[in-house]
Amino acid sequence: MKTTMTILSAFAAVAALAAEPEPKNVPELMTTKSGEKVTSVETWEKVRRPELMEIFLENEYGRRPVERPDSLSFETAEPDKLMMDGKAIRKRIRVSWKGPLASQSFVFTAFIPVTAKERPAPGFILICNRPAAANIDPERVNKSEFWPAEEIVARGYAALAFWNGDVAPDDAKGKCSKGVHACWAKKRTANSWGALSAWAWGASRVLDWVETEPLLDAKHFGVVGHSRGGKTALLAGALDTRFAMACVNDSGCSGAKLNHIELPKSESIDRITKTFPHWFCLNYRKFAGKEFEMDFDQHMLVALVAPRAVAIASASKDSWAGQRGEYYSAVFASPAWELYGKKGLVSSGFPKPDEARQEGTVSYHFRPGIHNLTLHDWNRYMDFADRLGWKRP
Ligand code: GTR
Repeated sequence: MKTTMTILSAFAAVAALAAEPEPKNVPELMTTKSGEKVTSVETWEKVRRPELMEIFLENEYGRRPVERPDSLSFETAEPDKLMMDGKAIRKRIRVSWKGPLASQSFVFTAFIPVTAKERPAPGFILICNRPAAANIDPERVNKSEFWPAEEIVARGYAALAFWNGDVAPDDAKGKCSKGVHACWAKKRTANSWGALSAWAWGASRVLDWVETEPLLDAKHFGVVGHSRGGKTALLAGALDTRFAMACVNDSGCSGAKLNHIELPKSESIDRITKTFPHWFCLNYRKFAGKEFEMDFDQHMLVALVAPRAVAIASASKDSWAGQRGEYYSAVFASPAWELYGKKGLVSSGFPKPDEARQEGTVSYHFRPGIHNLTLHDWNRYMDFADRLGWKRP
């Protein structure tokens, strides 16, 4: 009886393994539109990378009317304060700009380790897509693993955060008619920027300030986001080459998740463009139901971060985000790092929950648990930055 059971369960395990979905017909990263194989950094940077960028701007995230506006300015919103038992300097900074149609501003928070006085601190900018008071409280009365500022500072990194809704509202019915969108245009067109691009733009404006702050090492700064924020962090890392790392947490559909893989429990382009039409440009809707016909896919967006670092994460109970799709994007993007003589993702197969693959310049970790951004994830991102030598003299 026991032997029969063992044989049966072994059979079940093999069957389950065999049933694990694999990517199919993934669009070729390293072949240009004209059919040329990309074998040099030069062809990548001059031909293929711009081609891919063009695809994503025109078809998925939309085009921005502006990058850094000439009118951009920073001012101290509140006097600096020593906090966290004297371990961190808190800064509250107001970023302001003026577009042709309207002006806008928002305030973000920075906790900088006091050790930065001896040596500028590397750090992370969180794009917070959850309620600000509970998750990025500048007073630290409310603490949340979503932004474990104390732990980040304790590891020698600066913790910066802003709320995405301060840049553009997360409003499905709003048609991108408010916030930063409204500063430059009255109406959206088929390829004008959606909310993800606007939030990523906000992260770049915070980085603009980081570059002016002597306590911070702007060359070693990561952008972090979870879920819709994870999609945003990936886009920010692809668009703004000043980010040294993009930390892409549980980003799912239209984030890191590859579309060329059958994952029936995960979100589709049809569903995401119906529920969140404001996140993308209107053109993206054309691809609803066409995942396997598309000649581009999200690994190409991941590749746009090369040769800088990217860290992709999934949670074991987050099938909506399509964990294997998130993993395979990292795999299929890796040739971009290899062109630069770096390793992309160093991995031999989909990891078990609680494994992190961080030997290359592409990191993937698989956290046990539900869809969330937790201290576990933050520790993996900081481990990766440590490994890349962000704090080395
Ligand atoms: C879900 C959405 C996902 C993900 C998530 C989130 O409803 O389907 O794409 O972004 O929201 O941001 O929490």
